[in-house]
Amino acid sequence: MPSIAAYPYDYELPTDSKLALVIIDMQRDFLEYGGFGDALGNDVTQLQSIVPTVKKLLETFRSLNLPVIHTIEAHTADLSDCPPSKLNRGKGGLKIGDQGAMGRILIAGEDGNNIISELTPLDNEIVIIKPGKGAFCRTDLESILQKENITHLLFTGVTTEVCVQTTMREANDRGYECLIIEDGTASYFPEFKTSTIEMLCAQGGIIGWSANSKQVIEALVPQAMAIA
Ligand code: C5J
Repeated sequence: MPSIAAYPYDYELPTDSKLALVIIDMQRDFLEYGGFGDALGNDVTQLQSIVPTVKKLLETFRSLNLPVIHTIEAHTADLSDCPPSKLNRGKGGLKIGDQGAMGRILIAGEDGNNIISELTPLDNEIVIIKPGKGAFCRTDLESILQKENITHLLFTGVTTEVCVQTTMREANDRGYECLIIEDGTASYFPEFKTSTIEMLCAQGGIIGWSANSKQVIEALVPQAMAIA
C-alpha cells in the first residue's frame, strides 16, 4: 500500500477513494502588507515564507489531476453571516467589515479577500467560502467531499492554530484521514505552529498525521508514474 513517511507513523494513501490538497485562507488580507493581519500588528513575512512550498504542492496536485480545495474566510457585505461574537472580538485594530488598505476587511469580493495571485484557483478547483474559522461550518464542504469520494485530506495554509487546526479537527470528527504539511502551513507566531502540530499528532495521531512537502511529493509522484 503506497504511503507517506509521516509522523507519528506512515499515512496510507487511499486506493479506492480520493486524496485532496486543502489550501486554507491564503488570502491577501492575511499575507500582504496593508491587510487584516498586518493591521493587527502581525509579521506577515511569517506567512509569506510558505508560498513557494504551497505553490509546489498545488502544481504537483494539478499535474497528477488530484483534487484541490481552496478556502476563503469571507462575510457578506451586510455582515448578516457574522455573529456578534466574531464581529466584536479583538481590540485596538481593524474589525471585520472596516475599511482597510485593500477594501473592507474579510468581505467577499474585496481586493484583500482574494487568494494571493500565486495560488489563484483554476476553474475546476473547489473553492469554499466560509464565514467561520472551520471550513465545515455553514458550508457545503462535507457534501462536496462525499460526492467526489474524497476521504483523505492534506492540509496547508494559514494560520496553523486558527483556521487550519479548526478545519482539521472538524474533518477528523467527520471521519476523514487528515495530515498537516509542516512546511506548507504558518502562523504569525512560530511557537503556536510547532505546538499545534504537536497537539494534532500526539497520542498516536489523535487528530492526524504530519509530514513535510518533500515526503508528500516523494510518495505521490512515483505512485502516479506507476499508474501512468
Ligand atoms: C484567522 C485564519 N487567523 N485563516 N483566520 O483569523 O486563520
